[in-house]
Amino acid sequence: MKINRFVENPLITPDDVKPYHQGFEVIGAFNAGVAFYKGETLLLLRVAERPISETPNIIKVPLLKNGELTLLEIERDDPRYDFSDPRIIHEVGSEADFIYLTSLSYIRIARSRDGHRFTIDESPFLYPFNEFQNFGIEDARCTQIGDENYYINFTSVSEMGIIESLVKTTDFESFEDMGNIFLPDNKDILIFPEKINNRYYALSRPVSSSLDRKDIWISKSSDLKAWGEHRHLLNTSKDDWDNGRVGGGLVPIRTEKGWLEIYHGATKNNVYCMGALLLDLDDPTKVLAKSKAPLMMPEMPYEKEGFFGEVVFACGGIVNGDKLTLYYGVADRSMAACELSISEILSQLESELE
Ligand code: MAN
Repeated sequence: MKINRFVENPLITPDDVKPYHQGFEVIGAFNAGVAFYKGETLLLLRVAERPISETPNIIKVPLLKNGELTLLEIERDDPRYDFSDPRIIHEVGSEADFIYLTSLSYIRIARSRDGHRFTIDESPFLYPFNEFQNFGIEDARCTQIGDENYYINFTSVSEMGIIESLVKTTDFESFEDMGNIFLPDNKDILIFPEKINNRYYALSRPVSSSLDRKDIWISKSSDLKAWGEHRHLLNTSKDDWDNGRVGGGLVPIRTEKGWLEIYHGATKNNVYCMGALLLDLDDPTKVLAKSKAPLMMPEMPYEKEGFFGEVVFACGGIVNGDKLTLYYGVADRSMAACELSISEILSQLESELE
């Protein structure tokens, strides 16, 4: 697979983003959803900010309560907590993955005329606005339906769990809240860009903690708010690049061969790669083909090293004829981009079927 990475990579790093909160530092500008609006490429960046701690032994945890930002101080040598994963704070002896996140994320827009040089908005576009978002909002995806309506779904995190929420915008300045669309824990929702047989479809990635499964499911809806008829779509593999988890990446792309879904897979050791999936045009609950080998894996230094290394994670792209420009988060830190040929992806999927 030919992957033309942009020479400017990484395109956006935390150094390019001014902190929104006083006394905080930006540690991530990554995992952006993508939209094309009025001749501009918009990146809906996940900006992660962390309170600066003057005392190295104290870690400050940002939390929202009734819309107010509070900082919880925890001593690094407190034996009740495990700080080994930089993204989270784990409570020793607990079955839960985490008790707190180490940063607060929100969504901020970067805008570009040429798709290469971006200007970042001064303030957030989506900042946590309800109690389901007390730990932050992450990893937006944007589906354009019709000429004017852009639906943005994102992960809302709080002490109640990880859920997905939906808003609608027509101008990328204001939005209409459409509520929470999937129960906890669920993330990586990808809404298809058109109705199929009069129903909307969405991919999702629920977590079954009892069976330790992190697979892709597919659901249907009549109004984008109430989702049902859930079906299992894709397993993790036994011992391959996607044996730890799989989850949708880009809004599915209509091609003559089927719906092309560029998704992520990670190993149990958290190496995140991107792969391709082909779904039936008329019935996307049917998988026609799946990448055996990843399309793309962490190779460049900015993909291998960062806040959380060995991660390429795309949440959006722009299709122009056969060219797919993929905007992808690298190492939970920055944004990069590359170009791929859609027909090449499709022929690789076909050749792997034989
Ligand atoms: C995982 C990681 C983090 C994220 C939490 C909550 O631990 O993806 O980056 O903040 O889940 O979604």
